[in-house]
Amino acid sequence: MFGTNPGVDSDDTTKAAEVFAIGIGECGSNIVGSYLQTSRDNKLPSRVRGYLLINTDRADLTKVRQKYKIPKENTLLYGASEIGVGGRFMDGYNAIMESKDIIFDQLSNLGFEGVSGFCIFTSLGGGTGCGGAPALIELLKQRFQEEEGRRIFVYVVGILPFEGQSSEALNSIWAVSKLLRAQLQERGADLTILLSNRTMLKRILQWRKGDTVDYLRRELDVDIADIDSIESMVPSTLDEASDLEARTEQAFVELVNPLALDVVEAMLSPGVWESHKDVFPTTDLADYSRKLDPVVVPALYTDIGLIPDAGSMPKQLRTMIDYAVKECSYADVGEEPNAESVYYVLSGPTHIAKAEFGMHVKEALDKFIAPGAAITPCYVQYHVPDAKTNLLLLLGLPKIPELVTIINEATQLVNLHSGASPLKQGWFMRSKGTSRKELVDAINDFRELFSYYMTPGETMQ
Ligand SMILES: Nc1nc2c(ncn2[C@@H]2O[C@H](COP(=O)(O)OP(=O)(O)OP(=O)(O)O)[C@@H](O)[C@H]2O)c(=O)[nH]1
Ligand SMILES: [Mg+2]
Repeated sequence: MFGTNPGVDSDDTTKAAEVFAIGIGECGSNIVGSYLQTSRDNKLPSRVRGYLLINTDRADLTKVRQKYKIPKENTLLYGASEIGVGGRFMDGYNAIMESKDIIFDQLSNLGFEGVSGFCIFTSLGGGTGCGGAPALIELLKQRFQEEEGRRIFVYVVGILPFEGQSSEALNSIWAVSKLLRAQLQERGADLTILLSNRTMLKRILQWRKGDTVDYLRRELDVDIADIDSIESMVPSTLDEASDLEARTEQAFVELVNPLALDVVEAMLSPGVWESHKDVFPTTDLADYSRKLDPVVVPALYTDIGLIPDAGSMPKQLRTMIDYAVKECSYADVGEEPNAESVYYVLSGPTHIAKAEFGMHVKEALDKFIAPGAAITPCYVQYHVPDAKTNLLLLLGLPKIPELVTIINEATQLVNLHSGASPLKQGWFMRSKGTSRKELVDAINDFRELFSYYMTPGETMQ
């Protein structure tokens, strides 16, 4: 059905990792849905065996099915509410746990037995996906690793919120801390790939200025004077829910989703068979987690104008790496990401995507990585002269300055609802389904993990 591999049957390909894609919640479902819509003949790439879109919100699931023409058997409504969990992520977590049997039945009908791994797509700011993804991973790890004794890898593509969504900032911190803590018990994600809506929006605004202004003018039917006025729409409006604000957010996600898809495509690409293409060393989706730290920020620089005959190659490669890190990352990593591991995939025509350049790439990466950080290369050579040159960088545990904003937004919100009165603290249970302590612990995890942003003694009580 899905992922049929045209005419290839060699041992090499049959042994290669196959993954199953799961989109959870509205954002996760949209991303998988739009991927299918843009891919050739609505087919998944050959490494992806199947997919399932799940949600606790009936209306959203129906919408996604219609919008992207998804067959009913590839979707699942679960949980008690049918109207989503409204950001209350603990409900999202519990809904998965309570629906274990129907979820696994449906996955089984779609042929998930025997896959090597799972790719889960979700926003980190909502409730269904943010709470549900860690629960789903626990169940998958339990099923395969503990019950069957077979190692699987689970990747999460998690979307960080736009600016000014403080409630979502708090959810995101909880989710990432949950995923990392679970990993200590072998029940978390092997790789959490962070894409940020605020950064993706910023990139789009930089790269496609005119188009973006036209698009937003049309979609929102408002007069947008210039790019700056768009950026200022983000922080001030999103937490409230007027019609224009809802439409603004919708327009923003439509703008950034293609960017999210590009990075997924680039990560899959080395493992997908194509004629006229060589990959060395052989690289599969499964390899990324073996070589990288558990939290990763990708950067994708496409259609690079490298010309070996036109001047010094080391210099051109340095410019390429500088631009990729500073201008093409999917969450802003600033000027000094200090990454603790790096994976790069350089693809292009044979005279460009070649191992001889590895030394220069390594030198160029030096100022962006921590001393001793491992660098893993992969070259994808196309035997066609006009193939485009692309670079995918995966930065393991980089500094992410925008996390400071996220931590601050979350901290402010926690403080706002803190106080001696139990009535005040009731907010945490009411809107998140959990205790203040669990959220404070998550924030402190973040402060520790990304401690370089914090001044000493900033631990929350
Ligand atoms: N990039 C992107 N972001 C999205 C999309 N849809 C929603 N978001 C973002 O995701 C966050 C909200 O999460 P949702 O995915 O809507 O929430 P959910 O998982 O469905 O959970 P509940 O609605 O609370 O039950 C916000 O930060 C949105 O801006 C999308 O299609 N693409
Ligand atoms: Mg929803």
